[in-house]
Amino acid sequence: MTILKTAAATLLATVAFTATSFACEVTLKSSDTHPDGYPTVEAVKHMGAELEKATNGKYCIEVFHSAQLGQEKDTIEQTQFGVIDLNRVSLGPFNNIIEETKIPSLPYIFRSVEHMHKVMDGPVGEEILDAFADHDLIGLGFYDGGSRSFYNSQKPINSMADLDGLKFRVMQSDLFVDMVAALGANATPMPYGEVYSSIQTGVIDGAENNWPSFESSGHYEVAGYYTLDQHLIVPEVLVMSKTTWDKLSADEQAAVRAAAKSSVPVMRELWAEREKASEAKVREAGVKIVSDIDKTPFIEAMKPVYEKYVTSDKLKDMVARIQATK
Ligand code: GTR
Repeated sequence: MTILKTAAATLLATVAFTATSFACEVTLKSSDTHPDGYPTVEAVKHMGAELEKATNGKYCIEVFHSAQLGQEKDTIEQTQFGVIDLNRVSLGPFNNIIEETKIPSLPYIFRSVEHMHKVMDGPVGEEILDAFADHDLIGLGFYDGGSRSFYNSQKPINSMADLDGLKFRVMQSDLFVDMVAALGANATPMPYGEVYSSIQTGVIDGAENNWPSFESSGHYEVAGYYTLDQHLIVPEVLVMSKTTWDKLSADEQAAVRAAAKSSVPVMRELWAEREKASEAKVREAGVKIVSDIDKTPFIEAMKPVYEKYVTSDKLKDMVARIQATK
């Protein structure tokens, strides 16, 4: 019965989708590593509905969720080449390509999610979005990525010393490799999709992420210790391929920007709900959570990372403006 119901639901969904895609002249392909229902996926669907309305059905968006189009680093390249039209990604995998993206990816640069919103919604955020244009991409807006903390399969982390010698997966960014090294642990950059089995087989001891990703990826099933050191509040970004963008009229480009913008508050609301739901699920599963960790030594340990990555006057100025944002 359940199977039948599922089959019927799939069929209905297919029919509904086919109807939509037939009605549209152009269906834009959008990539996301997260599963269907995840806030980022739903926000891009919202954008698609807005775009369809604004262009009288000329443009639709189909979200290829669950990494159907590949892992983030590869999908970024495909978006630059114009094979993928839109991509929702963390700023992390851009760090090695677009220097401005390193700044909001610095550990403890934001004091809170509210601080991050204020900065990314303001001139610094605009400058970072503009920087994508030199890399065959159009930055359309920022989404939330919560705050990222360490989890592992071995032991509770109650202080920085407990990280010593553990091996953590990080996103494919040199900055994050150095961040983990500065804390006394070892970092292995690897695609998100390989983390579950790598923890399970002991290739790594753990990784770091926010509540919704820790939960939806199932990593909490293999990593039973989560310490809320909140070292990163990395925003996520929605980008369009410049190849796709150049095919649009000025009015259509404006419609894309407006539709993307309208999806930001939707995403933030969904995110707040999902964070709570994911936390509840992870706690219920019996994961041991350390939430009273002293972050001061973590923050101090990041000085060499700032020295290594905040090199030009332009980047120094950006950091100063972020720190001055109240
Ligand atoms: C998630 C983020 C993804 C991806 C993933 C990762 O929080 O939403 O875009 O970057 O982390 O760790 O690879």
